[in-house]
Amino acid sequence: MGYFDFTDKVGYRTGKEFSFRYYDPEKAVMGKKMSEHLPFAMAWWHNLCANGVDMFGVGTADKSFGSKMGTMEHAKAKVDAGFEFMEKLGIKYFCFHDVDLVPEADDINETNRRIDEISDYILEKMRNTDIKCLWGTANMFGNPRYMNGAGSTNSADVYCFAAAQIKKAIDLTVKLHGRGYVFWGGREGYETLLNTDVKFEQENIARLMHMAVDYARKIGFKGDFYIEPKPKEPMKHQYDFDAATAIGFLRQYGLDKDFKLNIEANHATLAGHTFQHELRISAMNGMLGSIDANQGDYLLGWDTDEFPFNVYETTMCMYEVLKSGGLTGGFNFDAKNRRPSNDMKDMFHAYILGMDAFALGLLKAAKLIEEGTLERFVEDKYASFKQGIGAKIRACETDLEELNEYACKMKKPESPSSGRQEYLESVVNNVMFGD
Ligand code: XLS
Ligand code: NI
Ligand code: NI
Repeated sequence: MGYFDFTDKVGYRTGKEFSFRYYDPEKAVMGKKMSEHLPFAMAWWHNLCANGVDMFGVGTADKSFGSKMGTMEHAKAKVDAGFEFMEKLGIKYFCFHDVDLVPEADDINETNRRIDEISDYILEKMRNTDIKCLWGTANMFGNPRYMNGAGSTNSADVYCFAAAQIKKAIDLTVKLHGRGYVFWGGREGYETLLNTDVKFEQENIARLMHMAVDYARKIGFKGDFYIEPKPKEPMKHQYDFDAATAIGFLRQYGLDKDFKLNIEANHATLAGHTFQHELRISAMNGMLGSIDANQGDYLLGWDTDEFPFNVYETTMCMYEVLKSGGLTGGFNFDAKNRRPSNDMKDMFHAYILGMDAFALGLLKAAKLIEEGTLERFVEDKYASFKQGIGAKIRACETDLEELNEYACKMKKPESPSSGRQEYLESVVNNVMFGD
């Protein structure tokens, strides 16, 4: 008896109640299998823990998996349910916070013992499947001790607790052969500048990250560290505001060799950017590592963590990913069912929606690239820098005086060529919807 007996393994266009319409793991796209382009991951916290609780009401979904909540028996039931879920969907990776796996105890030594026990159990499960860990992280935002931050806290004792949690979460990630380790700074920010020394806090965060890298490399971790930018929520302002800010921070503190970014679609929206913008900024700086695959609501100002549905967005995401040569990380569904979608079938509907939305996005992005209009257009747009004075500018072979002389001789430049936005949008629509 499993937890999801209403379906067997979800296949491609099987005609059954649960089947993929676009995600065909074996299908070749631009020389790679779809499953290689799209290393999907299950987020332990949303899928196995979140029960629909919100600011105004208690949970609507039962995530007890037949056992008493808050016990190790429940923790193991979640492992069983999670592996059954991933196997049925053909998902090869999972992501977790330390306290998604086990209930936190009052004494950190007991929490660590529980982590050892559950990770032995997970390892055992992994041995019988081809499921792996994408990334791990420590939850340094939920417990009241982190009310003033973790790396940015004013309490040296709390800082040590954060360090201890990170150490254990790195041990755990290495034990489960994780590809990466994430820092999402939910409490690393401020509510008011009146009580905050921003420089002091940022220096301390950087110090903690350096210590984490040193420790992880010492125990043989070869993967990437990731910062996951988010501008706000829960704090009014968070230091890892967006990709550009996080990259600046990493470079300022000499962390850019070990870190890349984990870009979450909904966090981009909160920062006032498109998902594509955040991906582009990361990729052009060589820092696109992994993706938290979800979507936000343009009418709401918070992290709704919806399952990806908007195929324009998944298409433009895959366009950026394909052009950057693919991810070293993966696509983690940091997404949850809507509160009224509260039964076990909804968990499958949600993942099928997300996986199909990305598969379709991949197909459309590949078509955009093969068709080539966008790339050719951008190439031509900057043609004036290919010869003459433009080429000299690009080659750093000129100076302000020469450019002044050139301009004065011209008297007045011609209008630059049209941006052709509406035409290019039609090109995209033609690829999206065909003839
Ligand atoms: C919250 C974040 C969080 C990270 C992992 O908004 O998305 O879930 O992905 O700590
Ligand atoms: Ni996230
Ligand atoms: Ni988020």
